[in-house]
Amino acid sequence: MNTTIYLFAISFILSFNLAAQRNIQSLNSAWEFSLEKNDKKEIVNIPHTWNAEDAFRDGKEYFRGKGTYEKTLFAPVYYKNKRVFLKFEGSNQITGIFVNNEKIGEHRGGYIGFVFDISEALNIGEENQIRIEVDNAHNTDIPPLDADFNFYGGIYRDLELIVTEQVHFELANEAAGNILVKTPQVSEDKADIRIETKVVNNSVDKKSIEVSIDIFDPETQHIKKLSKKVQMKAGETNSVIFTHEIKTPGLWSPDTPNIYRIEARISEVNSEKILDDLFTKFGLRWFEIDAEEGFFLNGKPLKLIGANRHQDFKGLGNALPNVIHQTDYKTIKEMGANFIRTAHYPQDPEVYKICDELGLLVWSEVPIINDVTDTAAYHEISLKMQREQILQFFNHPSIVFWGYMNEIYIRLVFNNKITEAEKEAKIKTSVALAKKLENETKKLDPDRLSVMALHENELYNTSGIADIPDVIGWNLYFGWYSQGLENFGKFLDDQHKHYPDRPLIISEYGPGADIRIQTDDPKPWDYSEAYQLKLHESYLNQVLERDFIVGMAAWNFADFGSSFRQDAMPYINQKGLVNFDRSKKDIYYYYQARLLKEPFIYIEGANYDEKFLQDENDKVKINVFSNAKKVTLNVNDSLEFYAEVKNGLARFELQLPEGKHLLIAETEKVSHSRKIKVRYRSNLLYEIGKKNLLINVGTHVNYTDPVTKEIWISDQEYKIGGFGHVGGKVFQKSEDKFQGTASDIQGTEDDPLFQTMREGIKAYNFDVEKGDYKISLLFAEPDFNASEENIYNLDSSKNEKTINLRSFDIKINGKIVSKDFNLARDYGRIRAVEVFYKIKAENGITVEFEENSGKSVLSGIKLEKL
Ligand code: GCB
Repeated sequence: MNTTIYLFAISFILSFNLAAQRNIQSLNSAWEFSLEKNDKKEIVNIPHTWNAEDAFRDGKEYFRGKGTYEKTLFAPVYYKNKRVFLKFEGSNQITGIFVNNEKIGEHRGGYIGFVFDISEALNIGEENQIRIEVDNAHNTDIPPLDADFNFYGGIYRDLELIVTEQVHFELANEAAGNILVKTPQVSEDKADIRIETKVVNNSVDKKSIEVSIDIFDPETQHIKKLSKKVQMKAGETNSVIFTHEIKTPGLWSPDTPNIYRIEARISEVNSEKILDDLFTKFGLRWFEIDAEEGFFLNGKPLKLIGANRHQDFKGLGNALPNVIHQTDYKTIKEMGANFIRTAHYPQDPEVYKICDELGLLVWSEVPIINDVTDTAAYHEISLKMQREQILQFFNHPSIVFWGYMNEIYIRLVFNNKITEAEKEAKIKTSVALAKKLENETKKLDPDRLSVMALHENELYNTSGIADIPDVIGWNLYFGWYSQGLENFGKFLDDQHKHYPDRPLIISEYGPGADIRIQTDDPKPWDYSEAYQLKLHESYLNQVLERDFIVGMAAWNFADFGSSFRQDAMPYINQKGLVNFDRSKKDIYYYYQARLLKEPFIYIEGANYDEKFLQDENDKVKINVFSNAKKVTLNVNDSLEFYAEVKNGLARFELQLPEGKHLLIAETEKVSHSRKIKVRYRSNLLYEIGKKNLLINVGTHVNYTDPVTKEIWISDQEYKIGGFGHVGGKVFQKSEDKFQGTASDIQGTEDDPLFQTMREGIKAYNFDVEKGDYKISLLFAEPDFNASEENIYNLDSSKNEKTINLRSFDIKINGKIVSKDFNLARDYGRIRAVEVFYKIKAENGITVEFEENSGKSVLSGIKLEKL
């Protein structure tokens, strides 16, 4: 070694010793991974889950079991006489840690951080074998037992290796090493703060140490130094607590997300040597809640409006890089929201950090969902989860609610096999657990509000569980699982009347929406963007009319994976304001128009630019979202229209000729443009030859195939000279909700096209001119043995229909083209079937369906000229 390098190395070691004593590094890269179900080993990086694909391929059968992560860790000599920890931010759901085959410990629960001290098991100066076994199998003692989201297995958040001196701030505890900054009293004049640290002396000697705290204001100015000398016996852990008063604090709020910083340090008395250091951030604000007037932040009323958010993403499962957590919450903030619920579990530490920085108020909850187990183990782990979330995220000013329990009675309400006695026992254990959770929550944090989310059922009131937390959240799906948008407000008024002292918040609401599905005539369960707009507009209005409602959180910010769901996209809950890949649905822009303060304008229809009108007498509906009072709509630089904005919407109805049109919507401050294309249905038959005619049979919605870009237009009844169906009715799997069947249609990505159909159809006619044609017919056998009802569907009327083997003959222009056409027999149930026929037509086309047994069905029809 030459002298310069040698001197450099010495000075590096010295400075390393004097300064940053705590060494934190990620341990994410290159783990050898295998699943117990096969011997295949692969090298993976953390964040990692093994269910990113199979949860969307195998549905409920996605793999739930054990995955093993292994790597060697060389322990350099400088680890000697140090403490070495593994810090997990989250791993689902039982995590066992082994070092050189020795079991260090196990953590249960998949949504929170934990730390293990591995020092004693390490061989210094050697390679050590680290093995981490993670198991996401169903476990009746660990919440969540059941929920409408995927329980992706794996080490799906960052993993850190932390090296400290023998004297250090406690790390391996429920707080995962967090020191607590409490702010029991905050006003405009002053804030009392209390900093609680725990110091551990792992050495074999007694120690004289000094713990010091430096406080920095939001402008990063040092405002206070506090310090205490402590004598520590060998092996001892001491609490070291500081208090301080900050005068005229810089308050934290959504508009002024002021953040203070604390640096905590342990040093040897009478020595420069720093033994450990860490920092944390906090904010100063106060809040109250009132059952009549809602929420107040820093003395001012604030209606909480925002969304719930799940932590998964298309293609990644729950193993997200931090940047996606950050951009999600930025997107929520940019929507104009001030509130989020981290439904249904604590999220990545990055989430709370970004919410502090952006100024989003947070409801964070533990995943006790749908059902409970009446065992001491289940109760204890539920309480532990609540302690872990509170202690780990205590310092975040964004958090105002600690939640526990979501729709805890939903399973028992929908379980028709359960006896009355079992029901009573479930209720009893749920109430008992809720009381314990409430006490635990208040014991650790008396200054925040406790909250619980309920589904639309009186049992929460009659059982008394709704009286336990400070605030009640209602998950309400009027206009979706139960009927009538207006029943939403009625329900709220009724609850408020009966429980006038109970603050109420809307913790969930929203319909499924798929950007491939469009209509001007929206209906519940059609999955159209238009129905999503209709429901959200109505709910926003009904909440804003009621001061007593604390706030509302849309379900959900983004579409998310749910293995038992069969919506328009199988295995995805599509109630997002944005898609699973975070591309935006139009409803996102509607919220901007309702919530943003800065001037905003947006012409609806990002996924709906081709408009099919009846004829020249029909009108194109154009919605413009804006927060201005009125909007001007300029068409093709030649026509100008005006409309008043009501509830964030300016509605235009325009008579436009066929062809392309340029729309420019303007207010005094902002403008937005969009090109649309108008086509008349009355002309579609004449255009065959240039353009194929595609019809989405059995529904009022248009469907755009995202791959071919073809639009399957909504169905219509046949009239002479035109095209359309004769006879039959829209197929409904369940009387009042579904059109079609909500199923994963095999063999296609275009599920909605095949889910809707016309049953008992007699014929489909096209009054086309003479020529050679190709007619494609689309079918799916909709009857199947549904293994499970969707429990979120609040109507208990069951579909009693027996499964019949339907058979029909298909005739084209009087000639049988398929005899005894039997979908179930020849293709299987719930499978996309497409058959095309090439025919010569002399005088129009009639496709007839003659039933042999059961009813005929047709999902789609496409006509091409050859
Ligand atoms: C609920 C649940 C939520 C579901 C949602 C839905 O009430 O709390 O977890 O995802 O309904 O979409 O059905």
